[in-house]
This record gives sequence, C-alpha cells and structure tokens, in this order.
Amino acid sequence: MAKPVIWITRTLSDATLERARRDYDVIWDEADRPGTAEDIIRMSAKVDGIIPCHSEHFSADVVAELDPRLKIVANHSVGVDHCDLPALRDKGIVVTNTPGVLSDATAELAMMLMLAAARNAVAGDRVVRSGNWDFWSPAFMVGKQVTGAPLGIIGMGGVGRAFARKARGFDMEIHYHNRSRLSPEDEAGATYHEDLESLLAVSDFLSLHCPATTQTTGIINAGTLAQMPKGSVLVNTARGSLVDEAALLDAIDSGQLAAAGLDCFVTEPGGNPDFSSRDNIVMMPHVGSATVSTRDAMGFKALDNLDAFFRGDTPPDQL
Ligand code: 8YV
Repeated sequence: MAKPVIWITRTLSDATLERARRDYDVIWDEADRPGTAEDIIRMSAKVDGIIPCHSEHFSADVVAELDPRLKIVANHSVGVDHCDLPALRDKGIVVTNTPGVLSDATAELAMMLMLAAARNAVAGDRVVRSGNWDFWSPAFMVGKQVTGAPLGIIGMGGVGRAFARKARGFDMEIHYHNRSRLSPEDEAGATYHEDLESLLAVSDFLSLHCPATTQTTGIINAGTLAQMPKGSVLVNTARGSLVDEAALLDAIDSGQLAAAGLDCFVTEPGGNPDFSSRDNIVMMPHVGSATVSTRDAMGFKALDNLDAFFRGDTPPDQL
C-alpha cells in the first residue's frame, strides 16, 4: 500500500525527519522558510497530512481554500493560535498538538530569563565583554533577589506547572491564576487566585504560561501592569500577543517594572526594536522549546499523532 504523503514545513530534528521518511512519503524543503498562505493552499492538494510549526498560519481564509485531500494538521507545537480550530473542524480536518514534551525546556528558558532579568545579565555581560568594566562597588549592578520571592503564574498547564516546580527550588512562594483550580496534587501548595487582580497584586515576579486566545490577547496592559507591585519582573515565554508592548515599555521606563525577560514578541521573527536600548529587557528569539531532546520529542509526538490517524485511531493529542 502506498505511504501517506505528508508535508513537513520546516527543518525538524534529524531523528524526526529520519522516522518520517521511513513511514511516509515526505515533502520537505531544506530552505526552511515559513510556509505562506499560498504554499499551504497549494500543498493541501498534494498531501494527506501536514506537520506545521507556529510559523504556518491556518487562518479561516486559508482553511476555506484547502483541498479536500488534506485530512490532518499534526502541529509541531503545543500552541495552536496559528490555527483557526473551528474552521478546520468544520472542514473535517483533524488537528493535533504536542503537549507535555516541551514543558521542561520552556520552563528552563523562563527560569533563565527570570534570573537574567532580575540580575542585570544584559548590562553585566555587555560591560565585561566590551572591555569597559573599570569600576566596582557594593552599589554596582544590584539586582532583585529571586529566592523566597512571590511568583505569580498565569496559566497552570504543563509549562506553568513545570516552571512552578523549578521555582520551588528557589524557595519561591507560588501563586497562580488559571481558568480552573488545580487538584491539590498538581497545586502542590501553590495559592490559587480566581481573580487576575488578586494574583497581580502579589506578583513580584510574574510569568506567563497561558495560551493566546481572544480572552488573553493583551492580558498584560497598562491597567494590569499598574496592579503589580512597583519594581516587579515580567517573564513571557508564551506568546507575544499576551502583552501590550507599548505599555510594557512605559512600565519599564517608569520603573513600575524593574525588568522583563521575553522569548515572545508581537512581531516574529523580528521582535520589537524599541526594546533594544533597554538593558533591563532580556530577550531571546522564541526558542523556549529549542533543546535537542525536546525537538526530538516534539517531532516524535507529531508523528505519533499522524501514525494513529492513518491507522484509523483517534490521535492521542487530537484537539
Ligand atoms: C515551538 C511553541 O518552538 O510549542 C509552541 O507553541 O511556540 C514552540 O515550542 C514552535 O511552535 C515550533 O513549532
């Protein structure tokens, strides 16, 4: 029997590409460019399944033009804000994602950004690297202590819980806001805040781990930033659309935020050039899940979902 044909839009890990080629007829372009709307529509007539990343946008307009040959979109991501899920569902296209396997890697990056933001990593690295380090004093580059501090987490899914586990290693006092309260086992002593305002008021450090939806767009804005303690630190490894970037910059400039650590931006790739002159904004180019083992695990999870679908089973991560 002929193998199903799949389109892998970006360069996945070697192990993933090897396994995919063993089991599928794979179309993959090593140019590694994001698939445009035209690419997605054109390819839908040639393939039975697609493994996209968050860089390929399945908007309602794109989905309306998809060829009926395409049966499954097996995302290589946990976030699915690049997919219009109702439109895909109406079209009868199965959609899956990769929850769980990237939680630790993303939480590690959030921890790195939190520590780096709190301890002046950008300014410190620059002064040493540039050869301009000609002064020292106990009053020099004094940061904000993480150990024992209150940490607010918005979104206690897999990544939020992994971040909380790591933060407990720093004796942080964990608070969270989530659509629903966790079980006592998953909560592990964290304090639940049903209202966002109540969480913000205690968040000397605040880390975002919720999905990007119409409800969470701009959840961090001038109003919510003002509700945080003065001199707090914001970390975003979730999605750029959660943050009003102009409000963030105002909060940095007024000292309402002491620092921020960002892996996600409204414009990607690219980021926000207005942030570049602020040393207390630590930035990474959306690489939260970019470790060797996690890339393999994400690719394998996407393939597990495809395998189940083409066997005639419900994929484990069907949305
Ligand atoms: C990925 C992500 O790097 O999983 C997500 O939602 O944003 C990142 O982990 C990216 O989507 C890769 O496809």
